[in-house]
Amino acid sequence: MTANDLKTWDIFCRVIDNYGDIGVCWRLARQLAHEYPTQVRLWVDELDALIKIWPSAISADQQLLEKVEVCVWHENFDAAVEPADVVVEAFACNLPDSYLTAMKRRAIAPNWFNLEYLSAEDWVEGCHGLLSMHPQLGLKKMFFFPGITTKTGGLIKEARLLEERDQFLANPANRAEFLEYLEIKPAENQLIVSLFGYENTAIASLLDTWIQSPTPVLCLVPASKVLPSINNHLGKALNQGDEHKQGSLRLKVIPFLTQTNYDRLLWACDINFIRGEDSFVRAQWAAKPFIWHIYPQDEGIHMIKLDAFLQDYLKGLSPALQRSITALWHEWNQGVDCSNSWNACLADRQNWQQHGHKWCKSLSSLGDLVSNIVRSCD
Ligand code: TRH
Repeated sequence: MTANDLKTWDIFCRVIDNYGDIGVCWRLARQLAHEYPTQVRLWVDELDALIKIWPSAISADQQLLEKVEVCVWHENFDAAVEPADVVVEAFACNLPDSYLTAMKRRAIAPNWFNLEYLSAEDWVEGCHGLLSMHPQLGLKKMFFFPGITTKTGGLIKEARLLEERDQFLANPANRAEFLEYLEIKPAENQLIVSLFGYENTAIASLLDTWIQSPTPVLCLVPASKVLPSINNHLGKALNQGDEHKQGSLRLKVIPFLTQTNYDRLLWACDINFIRGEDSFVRAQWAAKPFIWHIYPQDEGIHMIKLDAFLQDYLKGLSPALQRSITALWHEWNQGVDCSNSWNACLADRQNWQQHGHKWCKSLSSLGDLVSNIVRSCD
């Protein structure tokens, strides 16, 4: 099967927590539906998670949104559902039994992928593309790993994403207009930072540093899990729309944006704090300096994943900046004082910024996840 005769796709998504599972699946579904000759169905067990990242008046069991048929995945899955030509099981979410049986009944077995979580660890290259056989049904499933090398599945990147980013940044009026839409008028020479993260005690040191900063700092916080940590340190009860001014810091809590507007936010800011998986990828396409709050896992194994990424990402930077970024990322993830590493990174911001462009360019030369998955279909 080639990209031209691909027809139907079913993407299955279980929302475990947060917005990364649906964030990735929704992006995948939208790109397939917009850029390839496909009919895409997205099965999701929590419609509310989708509405959070794509505000819309959807509530039915089945509806068309952005050319994607969005269906609620109920526990008692309708046995009459005909499987698609290509089936994506996101993050080992376990397909319904009746659906698996129906896959087996098809004259031509569907291309079946398990879309895995993103990791820059070395073992990923050896596992990407491996097949496993369903023990009872004999159906083949391919393990598809996103990644940052040519021997992996790559990262999701829409065909026109970088062009749209460059158009947005080419005219400063776009940034001003976008910030105005968020009811923000930045002052001159203000450092604009977006802050999306999990609960984090390290925020105390960062807020204090910003309050005393010689450069004014405008911090935009999409209402999320990091907000209670901010409130706790400031002794406030800030909510969406609220603003806090103290010393050099102006902090504003902004609403959760659509995925498209969230990209614009990342483009509009000078430095982005991001988290999890999908915002982490979008920050790389934004090509700005970023600080990753990785999804915490048991026994600290997420730090191995973080260091695996840093090992690649830092190549080409001066040893001093490599050390500062590593310290900042580690301290941020360990919830400890990060004021010195923040100041050190900021002092070398221009080099960090230039590096972001180089990194984005080299990632972009590797292709993208959706074209890779389409190419992996027989
Ligand atoms: O929400 P997350 O913490 O998701 C996590 C991770 O994916 C993690 O690996 C996974 O195991 C766990 O979920 C279950 O962070 P992430 O991945 O960045 O997803 C957030 C999504 O929300 C992403 O698609 C961007 C989107 N978003 C918006 O659309 N608007 C916003 O204003 C913001 C802040 C985010």
